[in-house]
Order: sequence, then C-alpha cells, then structure tokens
Amino acid sequence: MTDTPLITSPEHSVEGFVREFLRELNFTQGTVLERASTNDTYLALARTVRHYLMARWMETTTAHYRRQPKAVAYLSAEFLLGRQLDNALLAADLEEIAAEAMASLGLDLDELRQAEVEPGLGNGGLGRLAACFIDSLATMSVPAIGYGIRYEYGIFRQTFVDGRQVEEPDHWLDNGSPWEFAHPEHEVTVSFGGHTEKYTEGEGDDAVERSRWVPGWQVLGVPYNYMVPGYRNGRVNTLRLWSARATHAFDLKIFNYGDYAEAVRAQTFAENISKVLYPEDSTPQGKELRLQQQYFFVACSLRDFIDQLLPEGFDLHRLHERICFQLNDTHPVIAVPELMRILVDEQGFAWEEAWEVTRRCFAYTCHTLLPEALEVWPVELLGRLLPRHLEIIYRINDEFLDEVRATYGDDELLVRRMSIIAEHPFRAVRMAHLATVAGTRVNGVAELHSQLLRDKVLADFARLWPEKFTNVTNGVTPRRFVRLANPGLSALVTEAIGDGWVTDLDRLRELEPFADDPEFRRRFRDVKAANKQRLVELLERRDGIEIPTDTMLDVMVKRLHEYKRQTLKILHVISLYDRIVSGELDVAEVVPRTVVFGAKAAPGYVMAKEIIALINHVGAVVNSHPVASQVLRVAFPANYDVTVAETLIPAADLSEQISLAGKEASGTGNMKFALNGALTIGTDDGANVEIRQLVGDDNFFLFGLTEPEAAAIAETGYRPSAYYEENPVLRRALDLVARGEFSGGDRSVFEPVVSNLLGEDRFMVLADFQAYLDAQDRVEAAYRDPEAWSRSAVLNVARSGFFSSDRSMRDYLDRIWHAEPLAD
Ligand code: GPK
Repeated sequence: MTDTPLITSPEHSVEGFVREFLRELNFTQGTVLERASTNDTYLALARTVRHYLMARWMETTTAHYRRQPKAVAYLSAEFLLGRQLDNALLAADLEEIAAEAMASLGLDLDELRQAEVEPGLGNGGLGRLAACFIDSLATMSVPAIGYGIRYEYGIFRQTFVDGRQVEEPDHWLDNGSPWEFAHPEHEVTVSFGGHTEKYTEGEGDDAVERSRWVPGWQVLGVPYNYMVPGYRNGRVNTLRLWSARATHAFDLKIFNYGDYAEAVRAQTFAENISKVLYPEDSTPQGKELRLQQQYFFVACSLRDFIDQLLPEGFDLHRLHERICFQLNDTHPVIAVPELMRILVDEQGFAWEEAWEVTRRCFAYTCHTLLPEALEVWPVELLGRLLPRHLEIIYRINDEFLDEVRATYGDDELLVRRMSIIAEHPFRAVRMAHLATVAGTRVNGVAELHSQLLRDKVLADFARLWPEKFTNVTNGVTPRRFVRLANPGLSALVTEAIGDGWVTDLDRLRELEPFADDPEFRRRFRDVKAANKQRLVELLERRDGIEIPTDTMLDVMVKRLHEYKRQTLKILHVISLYDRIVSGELDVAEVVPRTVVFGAKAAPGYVMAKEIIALINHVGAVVNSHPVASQVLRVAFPANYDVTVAETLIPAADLSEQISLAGKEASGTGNMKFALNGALTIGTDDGANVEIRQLVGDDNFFLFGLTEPEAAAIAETGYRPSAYYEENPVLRRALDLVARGEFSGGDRSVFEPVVSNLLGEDRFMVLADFQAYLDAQDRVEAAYRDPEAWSRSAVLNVARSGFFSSDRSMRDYLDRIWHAEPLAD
C-alpha cells in the first residue's frame, strides 16, 4: 500500500462548521438555505458531521490493514442502530458547535434531529445488543468490524386500527441515507442451488476424492459501509451491510435472448434477498428466503474479510490468529460450512486441516432458552439451496458423532439427542448444535441463562466440553442510553463525579454517597420530572396521547411475547380498575400512576396480537372512566422503537421486567432503566438476577416463582384454573375480560386470551398473579416516600455500572476472542 496523504478534518469551530454545512447544502443537496427543505438541511447537516469523522475513519481502517492485529468480526443478521446524527455529534465532540452553527443560520438543531428516520434493521434485544457492542468496540479501540444485511425495509411500522396492530412497510431509505457509503466495486458473487460433483485429484497413491459445487444461480452482494465512531478516541470502526443485486452476466444473457420482462424479473428475484427484515423475534419461520439471507450475508462477509482485509498471500492456516467470527445467535451459523468449503474446495486444504482452522475461528452466542426459538433448517431445503454445505455438515456431524460414541459408548439415545441432524418431525439441521460443535466458545447472555444452557438446553454438550461454555452478561452503551438519552442526569452525574463515567461506567459507584444527600436527591427528582415533561410532549406531538406529568410512570416496553407476560401487567391494571370502580379502593388511597406499554408483535403471532388489542381496549375503558382515570392511565404509543426508548426510559419510575423465571435470556431494557434511575419490579430471571444482586434487595421489587419452582410445577402438571378458582381478585379481573367489559359487551372478542390463560397458561401468569399484586403494593408504599424512593433510584444508577457494554466487550475479549485494543 502506498502512502496516500490523509484528508484533514474541517475546522473544529462554529465558523468551520457553518462553512462546511453551507458547502454541503450547495454542492451536494444542490440548494440554498432560503429554499432548503427540512430534509435538505438534515442531509447537509449529517454529511457535515460525517466529514469531521472521515479522517479518523480512514486512519483507523488504514491502521488495521497495515498492522494486521487480531480482530473481531461480529456477524449479525440484525443491527438495530437507532438514529445516527446524535451519536456522531457526540462522538466527534460537536454537539455545542453544531447547535450554535445551526442557530447562527436560523435553524434549530433539535428540529433537524427529528428529521432522521432511524434504521430499524433489527427486531429487538438481539439487534440492539449488536449495535451496543460495535459502539463499545469502537470506543475501546478494538479492531472490529460488524457484518450484516442492509435491508431495504427494516422492522415494520406499527399502527393501531381499532386497537389492533396493523403493519406497514418501513421506507427508511426514502429520504436518502447520508450515513452509508456504497462500494459496488467491492461486490462479491454469491452462489446458490445446483449440485455437487465427485472427482479425483492426483493419481495413484496420492489420489484424493474431492467434491465440488456446481451452483445453479448467483447474486451479487454490494457492501455499504457505515461509520462506527468511538467516543472521542479518534477511532472509527466499520459496519459493513450487504445489499443484493442481480449479476451482470445473468441478466445480460437473458437480455440477449430478447426477454426483457424475464430479465427484470430475475433482477427483482435477486434483489429480494435483502429486501426485508423478517419480523419474528424468537420465533423463526423457516422460510427459504430467510436461509438465502443468512447464507448471502455470511458468504459476502467471509469473502470480504479474506479478500479485502487480509494482506495478499496471507496463509489461511493462520486465519484464527487474525480473526474471531462471533456468531450472533444461529442466524450466521451457515458461515461454518462456508469457511470449510472455502478452505477445502477453493484452497485445497485437507479436511482435518480445514476443520482445525475453522473451529478456532468461530464462537457462538446463544440468546434464548425457548425451544421454539432454536433454528432448524429442513434438510430438503438446505440441500436444495446449498448442496455442498449440506455435505459438509453431514461430514462434520459424522465425525462429531464418532467422538460422542468414542466418549460414551453406543448410547444411541444420546447420539440422537446430540446429532446436528434431527430426524423428527422431519429431517432438519439443528443450527445451535452445529454452532456448538464448531465454536471455540459458547456463551449465554446472563449468569442464569448460561447456567441453564449448561444444565438444560445444551447439557449434553456441556458434559462433553465443559471448557467451551462460558457466560458474558449483556450490557448497553452508556453513550446512547445515558449520555444522549438523559442529558439532565448526565449533567448532574458529571457535576458530582466528573465525566469519566461515560467510558468507565463503574465509576458511577462514586455516586453512592450522594444517595444520602437530600440536595442531590432533590435535583435528581427535578431531572426525572423534566424527563417526564419531555415524554409528555413527545407523546402529545407524536401520538396525540395525553398523559399527566406528575404520576408514577410505570413502563413495560419490549417485544410482545407471551413469555414476557404483558398479560400479567394488564391483569394488574384491570384489577386496579376493578377495585377502584367497585369502590373497594378509594382514589385517595391509590398512588396515581400512568402505565406505558410499547411492543410490536410478530405479524403472524396471533395470540400476541390479541394481547395488544386487549391492552388497547383496557386502556380505552380505563382512560375514559371518570373515577378510575383520576389515578390510573394507560398509554400505548404505537411503533415503539429506539428513538422512543430514548425519551421513555429516562422518564420512567418503575421498570417492568416480569417474564416467567427461566425464559428471558437476559433482557437489556432492564439495564437501561436501572441506569436511568428507575426501580425494577421483576422476577428472578435473566439479568434481573444480577441487577438485584448489585443494586440490593431494598432497591428492587422481587416477586414470583423461581426457575426451579416453575420447573417443578411444570413437571407435576400446572393447573392455571386452580388459581382462578382460589383467588377472588384474580377471578374478578379475568371475569371482567370474559364478560366483555373491554369489548363493548362482546364476550367473544377476548375469549381466546381468557381461555388460553385458564386452560394452558404456558408461562404461568396466573400462578404469579398474586405475588405480582403484592409486589405492586410494596411499590406503592415505597413511592409514597419520595425521599426513600429517590435514594433507591440514585443507588440503582450508582450500582449499575457493571451493565455497560464496554464491560461485556472486555469479557468477550478476555474469555472468547483473545484480542485486545489497538494502541495508538
Ligand atoms: C433472543 F432468541 C432471541 C431472539 O430471536 N431475539 C432476541 O432479541 C433477546 N433475543 C433475548 O430475548 C433477550 O433476553 C436478550 O437480552 C437479547 O436477545 C440480547 O441477548
């Protein structure tokens, strides 16, 4: 590589910023200030900020290439980034300069921020975690690259019609996407279909049987690069998302036959691969296009890493010294046979040699405990789409099962349980097994989750390879979720302990003494009140929802899933309503509260959508009841996303983390709330366990069955109707729903929800109902004492530094990647 002179950044001043901005407006947007639309202005602003990061980006990329340190490639089908402008301004230390510069031109920075459409390239926790991780890696100067898919349509936009979820396409690219850089010159060809052929290589004693893939069709992957700026550390890493295009040869050939329509159809077919994000969270549908997406992006990414990021002539026997490919759940696991194929078929490695390298290059993170969330691909489908990969998987499995038999003897039941290939109900590839066999490490995402992986979900594997299994508790980036989302709290904390916490979140501990300082607590409450005001304004502006400013803000935001138990929360609301309306509770005795829900349901998840409708219908009745609405309000803003989270979480008093114990792998929303000074009401599940240990029992409202208790009940046979029969409060709440109180008297509307709870209740809502109500009584009592409550809230902030994704990254670096930050 020759020494090219690096560009210099624009001048770090208001004048410099204004100059660059106007240049962008004129030269790139082709307009002038007087005639510019908000979108023109936003785009010019975004590009201006981008220019300040550009030199750092080029320097970082060049340094990685020149120095070839061990790097991390985070392979993830989802990156739920959230808006980019704010984060870029923060990273480049331009917040004040940009605000002043815009003001000097008569523009409002805040208003321009609102013009950004967030890239919703993920479903929920898993995708947002990936975004937090790449932020931390950049901030910690770790050589890392994120690889994923540039979906043309991200997670659907949710609207409500008669309280029911309706999905609309997410046109996030329509107004232009100033944060991406397309590199068509680095396109990669990806093959699919066709068949394999056996052939003999060499002669006589040296002859080896080999297999080669004769693909049936191909598409191109075009990389789009995104900056991943570190927080004021002069580093900018890269996120590379792949977009599918038709191959030139393919359509040319058809064009030559004169079938224009067919050629265009072929193009559409190819481009469909990166068209839309599948909106299922924890419930994969096994669709062919989804497997195409998975193979498409990992094939592009491996090719890219080998061809673009390694020096020419690099000896791939040493690949593991340069890279760890982290598999974010099973979605990218087809990368394992793909690397084997590259090494064996393309590079001529012996099988054993290739396997040795491959198994050292991958590590696997599991994000679930639900059996239905573990991906399997029908052998028929995988063999049709990727015939060579299926052969490779079979061979990996054969050798693996030999090892199992060698270790345990001919225990065929065990062999069948562990096999990468499931036989029933149809022959299918178990991607979690493949990942576990191939990975150097397998990790869960919270202590309890990792324990349950070892003891239950992957117990056979943990017995065979105990050293493979480890835990890395999730984390969240303090830049986005405290510093940006909660400027009031950030300023207060910085005034108290300095600003080191932004990159060293453990330093929040230094706040502990301030919990006993009445003046600090008063200011903390002022911040909370201001954040509530900000939320009130957002909901009014965005949704036309009116909520009071001065009530306890009780928030449950997360994907709608039965195991997360939004039904338990709404039953609590119903019960409160019932007791108020019946006169059992006097409004004067009730702590006024506003319950806010935010949740998208997978479009095909019928029960989840019924629960959304129930929440909305209950909300409508409660909010319009003259007495109940004095102390109880329900708000369910549609289309909960990262942007809403950033205003909602800092305003919350109470964080609802009420999954059935043993079902939520970790949770990350729970961490964001604690860090922003909400108290948690939660079960002994996921990372709640660690949150409670850290913040202390007195500052956390624990309730409900433990995992072993729930497992024991399931074992002996759970009878939800028994709870209904024995508990009059529960009975009244459920009867209200059944009688049509929230459906205009129509008993049929919510009958499926009610009968599911009474008949099956897979996640034991009824078993935990009373414990939850009791815990809510404790919440009320605690909230009545503002001094004690705010003391607890401050302690939650002070003791949650562990949940920084910077700490998660250190754990991955030490336990899994064996890589380190690249010194200047
Ligand atoms: C887990 F299996 C999955 C999935 O498909 N999507 C998803 O967001 C979540 N997750 C877990 O449900 C959370 O408990 C966890 O905090 C998050 O992944 C990140 O690990």
